[in-house]
Amino acid sequence: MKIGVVCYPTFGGSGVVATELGHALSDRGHDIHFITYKQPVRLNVLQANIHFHEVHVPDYPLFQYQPYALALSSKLVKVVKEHQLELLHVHYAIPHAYAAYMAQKMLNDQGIHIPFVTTLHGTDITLVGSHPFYKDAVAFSINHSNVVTSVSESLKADTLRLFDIKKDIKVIYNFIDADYYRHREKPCEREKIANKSEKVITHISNFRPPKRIIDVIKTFEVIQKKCPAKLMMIGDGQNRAAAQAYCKKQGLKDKVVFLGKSNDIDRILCFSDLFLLPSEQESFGLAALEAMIHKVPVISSNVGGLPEVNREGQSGYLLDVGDYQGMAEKGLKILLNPEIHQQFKQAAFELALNFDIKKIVPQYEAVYQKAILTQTY
Ligand code: GMT
Repeated sequence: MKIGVVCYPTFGGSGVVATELGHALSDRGHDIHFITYKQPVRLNVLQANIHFHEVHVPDYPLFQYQPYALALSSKLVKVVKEHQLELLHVHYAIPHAYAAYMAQKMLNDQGIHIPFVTTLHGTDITLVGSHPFYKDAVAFSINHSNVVTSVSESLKADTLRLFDIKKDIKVIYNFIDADYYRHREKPCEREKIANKSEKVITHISNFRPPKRIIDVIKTFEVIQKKCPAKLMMIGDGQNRAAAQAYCKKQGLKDKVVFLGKSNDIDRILCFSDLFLLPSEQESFGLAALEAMIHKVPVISSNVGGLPEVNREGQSGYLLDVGDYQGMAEKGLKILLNPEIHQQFKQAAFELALNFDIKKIVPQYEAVYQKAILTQTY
């Protein structure tokens, strides 16, 4: 099948999911065309059947805001025609589903009929999409998608609660490639980061306010008083400066390492002992799943889709948002007892296998077939 994929090309989970899904589909013989404003960070353009088309939005002084959705829809029309695409898969409703709808209508006018699938990822629904400024346009684009998927049951429920949705929403979970982790070489360079007596605790996010990175530091602060440890902070964003200032004020500077945006997540997770994700909102929590496949137990908040990924008392623990004291206590319970730690590590790994890409890609392929078969003109 020839498929056009639209996503955000940044480090965010939705872009990662779109890219990894594209790679997996191309392995299965599909021709995948990424259409976005920048090459997605994890995209391997050298892989067979993978193509990248850049959307240009030239600066024009008349506009205070450059019309990206307009440029994207025109580019979609062009790429669909040039490469005879059969389907568009847009990740993130805003503004991608809206642009896909417009492209579909423009193509209809030219006698070309193409369905589009919209995958909802979280912030497009909960944090941004439901804002009155966007709500009608988001609901319209979801209702006019040929098929809609969401990355968790929790996000599906949120979508139905926040919008007037007339479409069925199919839950297809985010995924990891278990084979990749089984077969890759593991040059664990733990000694570069911590000494033998220290535990390594890790957090990965875009450091936006909903990630509550000060809670990450506070949880670590309590843990390291009873258990020698280092904290790896991977990512960058709005709250980084405040977090660094807090570390300095509390005398934690030498124990907390801010690594910035990194493509070396696997190398760091491979020697991590615990992962912290105390978010205020999380539709799925892909970073937690990536930790789990590396056998890293997870201490998270109990919001959104996190309970569908991180299992209480098995792969880790889930606590109320803001309860950093409780998170530290549960973290210590795991870290201070090697036997318990080992049990959690193994359970985290086994639970992560439920989200193996091999189980997920066929679900997307079935959705694509459904979109093609059920589209009406
Ligand atoms: O979490 C973010 O701020 C990034 C955001 C995105 O759009 O990339 O992540 C969302 O999509 C991910 C992939 O489906 C999910 O794992 C994240 O839980 C979700 N974030 C939120 O719901 C806040």
